[in-house]
Amino acid sequence: MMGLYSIRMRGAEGGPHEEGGRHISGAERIVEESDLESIAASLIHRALQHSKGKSDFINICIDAVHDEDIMYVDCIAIEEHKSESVQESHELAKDLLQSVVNYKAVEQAFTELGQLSGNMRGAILLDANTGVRLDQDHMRGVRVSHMDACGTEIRPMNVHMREALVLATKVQSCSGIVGELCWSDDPDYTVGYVACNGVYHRIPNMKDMGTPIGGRVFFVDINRPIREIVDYLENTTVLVRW
Ligand code: WAQ
Ligand code: MG
Repeated sequence: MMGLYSIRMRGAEGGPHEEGGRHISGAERIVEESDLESIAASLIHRALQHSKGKSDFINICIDAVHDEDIMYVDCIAIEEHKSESVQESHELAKDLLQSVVNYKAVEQAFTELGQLSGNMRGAILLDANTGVRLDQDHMRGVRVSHMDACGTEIRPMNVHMREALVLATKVQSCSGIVGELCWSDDPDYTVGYVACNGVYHRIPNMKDMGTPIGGRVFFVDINRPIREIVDYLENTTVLVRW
């Protein structure tokens, strides 16, 4: 077998992210060497053809992954929910989260996401008991990286869902994190989810059609140093088995 590589793309408009450019698109894969070139092309395509705009800065970073550094994790279960309105969806999401997160922290999560004036590249970390914000860089948040899926997909799914399931599975596998809340920043994609107790609760109408701002909140419940949690999310290579 050939070696595996991690390939990560981030695109921004108005210059690089670190110089104030607006984040347009980010995506990553873990692939065989022989697939690197075609995957690189598809990631560049995404940075240029995103519904949020066209990147004028694109960063692609590739590095080899060593087999012994890979953690394999089984994909979490999927439950599909129905809802007719944003209000109904948010109530459902709050109910689900309250099985693992304090009421105050759940409310705080919706307040934080509702107050965003632009898109963060990463997620907000909240204390699941108090709702206090734990991440350091409030503009960027914590960006989960170094993950992909392997094997044959369990069911047909679009690219949003595939990526969200992989991310949510890695986040659920992180000791100390009990729950996640998410909806997309793509204006035309209104499906979101709650992940908790090893289940991906897929919920339609998590935001109004046309809304250009999305976000993620991870709820932290144990007394584990935040830097360990962030290090796992950012740096540990996780392959999700379908
Ligand atoms: N790590 C942490 N936070 C992230 C990451 C990451 N790698 N990628 C995105 N985010 C945050 C960031 O604040 C984005 O603005 C927000 O999440 C939404 O990201 O049909 O498409 O990539 O089952 O727009 C969920 C439903 C779709 C899928 C989620 O999120 C389905 C989605 P997006
Ligand atoms: Mg998006």
